[in-house]
Amino acid sequence: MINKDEIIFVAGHNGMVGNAVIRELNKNGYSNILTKDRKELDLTNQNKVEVFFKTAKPKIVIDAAAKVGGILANHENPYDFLLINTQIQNNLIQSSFKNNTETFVFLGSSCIYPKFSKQPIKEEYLLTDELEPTNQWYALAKIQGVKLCEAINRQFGKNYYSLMPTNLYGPNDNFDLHTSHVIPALVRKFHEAKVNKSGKVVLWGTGKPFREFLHVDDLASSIIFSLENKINHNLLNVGSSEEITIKNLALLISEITEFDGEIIWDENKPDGTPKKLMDSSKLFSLGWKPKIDLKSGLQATYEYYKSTLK
Ligand code: GFB
Repeated sequence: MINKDEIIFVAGHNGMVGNAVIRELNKNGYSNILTKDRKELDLTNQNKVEVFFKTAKPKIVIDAAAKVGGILANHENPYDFLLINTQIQNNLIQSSFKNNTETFVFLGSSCIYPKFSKQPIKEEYLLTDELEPTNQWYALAKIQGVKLCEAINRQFGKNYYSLMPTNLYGPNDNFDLHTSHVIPALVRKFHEAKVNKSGKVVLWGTGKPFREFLHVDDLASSIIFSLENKINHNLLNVGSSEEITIKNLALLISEITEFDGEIIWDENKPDGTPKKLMDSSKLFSLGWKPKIDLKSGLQATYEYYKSTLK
């Protein structure tokens, strides 16, 4: 059983994932949580990260710090997504190792798997084929992190492991229309079209791709589950096992936001991977399951979005 007074460093606590992890740790009685915001600690700076770790000596590190974005942000900023993500994760993993952190939880996303992977995607399909071009830079960085944790385990017998969530959504998401993921973008587009009575929204791509979604609170609960149970895996998928087309997602969000105008598809924008449904049966068989269904998660996300407008 894990000691709830153990020092836990949550890197990236201001982001959507980090925020949810902190809420879940608090809910479960963890009392020694360390955080540092960007002004206090630049995670891309190895010296500063090392100085922090030397003093703080966290026993557990949860790495929720990353440069993330939707399909267009990934496509337009390849250098940033590859460099910043490798810098942050390498600094954290290296300093954790040097300063005797016992457990390191590394996070990424389902885009680490091949573009045309066999479905549902099992952990062992990693590196079996080509990546999706729009997000290969982010994916490569994350694959390097998965492999670095695996290398530490193999060489030094550590407990550094990776959890790969499917597409996430929830409170504290990025609602910027250019850089966000599909759910926050659609919530905002439909809400604004309703309020402005414009009668139409323009969405990206064909609407044909399938995506699997997971509420960020479910990811947070899976992270705490992995800390409290011996999981003995280098890499575990964390998904809902349910997929939906972008077209049907749009219909669902239009219903929730009460938008009844026209949906126009801008096919000059990329579709990305046609399908990325993960096989999360390894984690499910250990005893963890998601609790938030897509419809209630989207309703809560819409309420959250409206609360940010006040
Ligand atoms: O969520 P999203 O940006 O990322 O897009 P990915 C998912 C799908 O929604 C794509 C379509 O087929 C988009 O073309 N879509 C429709 C929209 N309308 C919109 C819109 O207004 N905004 C956005 N953003 N999409 C990301 C990766 O891929 O998934 C990241 O780029 C990461 O690296 C993340 O892995 C989880 O699912 O295509």
